[in-house]
Amino acid sequence: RKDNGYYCWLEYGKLEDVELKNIYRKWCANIVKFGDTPLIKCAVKELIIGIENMLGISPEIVSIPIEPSFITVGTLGQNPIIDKAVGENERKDIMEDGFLIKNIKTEDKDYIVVTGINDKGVLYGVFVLLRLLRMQKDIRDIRKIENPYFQMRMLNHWDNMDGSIERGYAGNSIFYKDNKFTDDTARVRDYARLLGSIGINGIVINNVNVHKYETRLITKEYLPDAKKLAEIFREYGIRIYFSINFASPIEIGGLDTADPLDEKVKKWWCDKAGEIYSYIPDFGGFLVKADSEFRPGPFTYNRNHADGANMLAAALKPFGGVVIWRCFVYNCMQDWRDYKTDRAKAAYDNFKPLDGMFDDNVILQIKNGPMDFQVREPVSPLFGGLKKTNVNLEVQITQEYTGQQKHLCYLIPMWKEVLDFDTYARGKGTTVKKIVRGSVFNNKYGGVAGVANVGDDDNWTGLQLAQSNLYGYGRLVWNPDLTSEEIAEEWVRLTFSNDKEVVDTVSDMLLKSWHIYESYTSPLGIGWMVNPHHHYGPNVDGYEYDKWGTYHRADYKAIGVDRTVKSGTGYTGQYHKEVRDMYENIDTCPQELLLFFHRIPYTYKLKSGETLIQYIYNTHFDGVEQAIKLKEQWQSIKGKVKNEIYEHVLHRLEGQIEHAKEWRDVINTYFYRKTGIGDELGRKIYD
Ligand code: GCW
Repeated sequence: RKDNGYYCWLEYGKLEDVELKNIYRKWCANIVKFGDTPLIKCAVKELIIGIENMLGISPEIVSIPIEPSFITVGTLGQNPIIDKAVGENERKDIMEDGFLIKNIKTEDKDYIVVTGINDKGVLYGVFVLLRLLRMQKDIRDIRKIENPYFQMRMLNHWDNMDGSIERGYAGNSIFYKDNKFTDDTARVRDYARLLGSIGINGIVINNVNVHKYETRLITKEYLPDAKKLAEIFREYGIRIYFSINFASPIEIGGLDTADPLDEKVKKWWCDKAGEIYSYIPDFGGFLVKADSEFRPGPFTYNRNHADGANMLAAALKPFGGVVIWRCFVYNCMQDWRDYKTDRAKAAYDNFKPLDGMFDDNVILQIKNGPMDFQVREPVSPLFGGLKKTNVNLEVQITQEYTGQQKHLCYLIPMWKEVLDFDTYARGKGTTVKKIVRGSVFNNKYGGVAGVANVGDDDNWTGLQLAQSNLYGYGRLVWNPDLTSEEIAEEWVRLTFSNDKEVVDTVSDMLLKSWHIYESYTSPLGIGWMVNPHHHYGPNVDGYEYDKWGTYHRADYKAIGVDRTVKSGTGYTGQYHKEVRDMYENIDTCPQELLLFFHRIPYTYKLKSGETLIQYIYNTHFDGVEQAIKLKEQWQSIKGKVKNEIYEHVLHRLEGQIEHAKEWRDVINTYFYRKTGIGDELGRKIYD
């Protein structure tokens, strides 16, 4: 374990409050364990680690209570001590993977029960109890029941077996090196602990772009290693999944086709599934990027996505596996001169006609926005568009377009907006979170997948503060009703300390950071304006004459894409009426998305009274000022966080300021040159 802290929010520093420490010690000195499953053992192991570190005592593990005070862990229906502590109503309220933490006081006893209907729930309960201790919460009389909101709480790793990570900003893969699985299982185990502690229950271990070696992950060359990885994750309640190459029957199966309706192909996948499950009995299933950005897929054989997905789903079904099929399908060879094609429409156009044709163990995975993880996008109209299909929401924790973990950008507020967005698919209140949960259309499966932001850097995420996005992601998919503030505060307390100044300062920095980043990058939802390929840094026309369908269409008079039904690409027509009307009308379109939906002259007056051009200048000057404030805030807590972390974050914030200036100047200069209109406040714009 390195000094920087492989444990991050599981750091379990010594508690500051002596009085509370004594109260906790009373319960924590004795752990009464019921049951012996790997997850229960794991839960007890975690309790020991947490208690030893935070309270400086080694708990005794017993199977019957000896002392009047203790913590008892175990599933319901195993032992009268636990069963008696749980009331009838409480029992009804605890669901799969949920837990109850309860303080029981009798005449001669005072103890804490952590229980669930399955052992995974107990493990989650233990992590929550430890979290409460670390945050120095009063747990006298505690009675807390929690159940996960989403069934699937997944991470997608874009790791390649050569050790590189597509869009990874925190070093190399913690799973692979030189086309082999890593020997550093201790690090993988630390990672599994982190994920288990926030309720993640599935992990795709390789990139959706499946290259040569990764195609062979499903062969006996790599399955024994994958099995070992699966064992580590299993202990924390996490199933592993593979991204697969749709052309595998050709690439590694010796067949001359991958046609999903071909009998040989079907059989090949069925046999393959059997082989995988013989190694990994709780294998989760396949994630598939097909007919997208040059990846192979069913189109080659004149078949559709449902043909492709259902064929794989049939192979996995006998074993309880699922196929997660991505909707990131669009024409990536668009001509910029073509004004009719609109990339934003592509996912809906491709998948809406297939609604109802997918088997019940297929889940369509939809990116939050219709384009690609920009700092600001509307919610994809496929949410609420699909009514007879399981859906997963895909968000990007790794900061490809949001500062690449060099800039601070806490993404929880963005994801909350997505989850709370009202699609009106079944009238008012049909939010994305309800749809994805499966409760609107009675879907069998559903949940959220986050593209992981983790690598082999000592601090896991490159920028230490970017850990908050991973932590927050897990917390949000456990309970999307938590506020961004609550999540930020938890993360700071667990990672740094309970010191009020630290908690307030760092939380405030996190909470402001997304808008700060947005303000000095591309304006009002138009997106892109980044350097092609690596996507870091400003380049307004970087993609403007390219083939990826990502245009801002700026000329000397106006900027933006008209996506209305009335006069534009018709994209707004993919939403339900209430949403469509809101976006269609320039007066009701939310300002932050104005250029996504409308083409607007620079002299157009916004609601704030500023012209569009002045708004661009103002936000870009202001963004830099705000970035400078972030650094000052951080400096105000010097001495209150570990020095190496302090210096590291400071260094990144300084880089952010310099880089924000570059964004400001490139963007402002571009629009000054286009329009010839100066800044009303006379600030320096380069010409
Ligand atoms: O935005 C693009 C990324 C690619 C990524 C792709 C996808 C994994 O730039 O790196 O490929 O999205 O989501 O498939």
